[in-house]
Amino acid sequence: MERTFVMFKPDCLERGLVGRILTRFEEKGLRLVAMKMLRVTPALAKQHYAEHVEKPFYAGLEEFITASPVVATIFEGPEVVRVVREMLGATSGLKAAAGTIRGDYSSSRQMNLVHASDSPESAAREIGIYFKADEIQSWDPSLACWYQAPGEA
Ligand code: FUP
Repeated sequence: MERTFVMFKPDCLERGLVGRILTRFEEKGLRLVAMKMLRVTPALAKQHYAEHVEKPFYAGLEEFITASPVVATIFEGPEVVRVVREMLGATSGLKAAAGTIRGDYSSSRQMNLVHASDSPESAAREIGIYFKADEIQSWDPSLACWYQAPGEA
């Protein structure tokens, strides 16, 4: 079972889309194991987007990501890193395929509503930035047996 870090960004909260997008992940059968609302500080933004800090778009990205609260979550499931990235679609909402979350709701590269880890290694790093071990729930939903056959995962 794999975990991924999924963050509903300020545009998602400002537009009131958290519930609608969270529902898509729930309906897919992904397991929510952690969730909290917080404000990303400039220091936290630099830690999260360490690989982008030197890039020309970083100042605008930091201004955006710190502008309003975010909702940070962890989802668990088989191949969940890839599955969530495919549900989000391409980084830019203008390029993302129709039917993906960004393709359906975003027309922007910066305001693309949701962040998700791009590899299991990034997921481990990002989960460590946003969550303490005791904020993550390990649980087995009763209906899990109706989402996958035994031995499939
Ligand atoms: P993603 O992995 O899809 O979140 O995208 P990247 O890691 O490439 O970029 C991180 C964030 O920087 C994206 F959510 C959007 C933002 N970004 C810009 O604002 N401008 C750019 O030119 C590229 C990325």
